[in-house]
Amino acid sequence: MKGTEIVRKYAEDGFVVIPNVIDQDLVRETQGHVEWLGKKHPDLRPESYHHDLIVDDPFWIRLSTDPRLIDIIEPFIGSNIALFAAHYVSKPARTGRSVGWHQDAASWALEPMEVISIWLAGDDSTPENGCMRVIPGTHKPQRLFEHQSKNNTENASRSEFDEHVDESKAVDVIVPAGGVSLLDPYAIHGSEANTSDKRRIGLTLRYIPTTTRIMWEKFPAYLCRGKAVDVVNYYPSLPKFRPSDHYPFRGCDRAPWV
Ligand SMILES: O=C(O)CCC(=O)C(=O)O
Repeated sequence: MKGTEIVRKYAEDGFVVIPNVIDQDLVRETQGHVEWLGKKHPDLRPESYHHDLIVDDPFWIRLSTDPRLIDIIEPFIGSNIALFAAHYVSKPARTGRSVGWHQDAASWALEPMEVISIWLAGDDSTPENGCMRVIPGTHKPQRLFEHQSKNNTENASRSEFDEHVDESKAVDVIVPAGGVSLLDPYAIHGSEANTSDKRRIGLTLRYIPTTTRIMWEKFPAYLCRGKAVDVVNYYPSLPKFRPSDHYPFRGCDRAPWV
């Protein structure tokens, strides 16, 4: 799909799929990273490897700032780009949790709400293993529905709603490993549990223009391209790779990695 077609589909539906973005060696490294995180954090559910873990994780920063991903989003938010959040939603075979219907913008303190998500497939993501589902067109007009906080054991989402969802209009967002989908912050989406025999790794990545202000104090952002704007947002220094503490990957000792 050409760049203009990607922009057009995203504007129309609130999401778009782009296959074959990262190479299969990097896909395998991503899968290894999730397995390594599982050993490092046996207390966490694999649907919940959140942004707080990225601060001391060179591979995570390397993957999130890959130029192939940044090239995709530049036409949407310009050339001064920061990563504002990242979260693995890895659904294990048979026991992977669902994600309730929600709009991402409801969870974020951003001013303005100028942000775009990439969902990177670390495994083939299909209806059988709980791929994302989106209700096309729900990003227009931009408005937020009231979400309820959730904290139950069957569902991986923290906040969700049932009203306003006409599930008959939902479409499966099928993404082969190494491909991505782009998602508008107002688009209504969720996903089913994984009851299949195949794991499903997804990595959600949220990118902002560096002029967008993160309203949570000292929330770590990472400059991916271009320039940061003075006093807007907090950019911690990158961790130095330490073999005893970090996941090893190709080029890990050659920061800034990409
Ligand atoms: O990975 C999933 O199943 C859901 C992801 C999601 O809700 C998101 O990217 O906001």
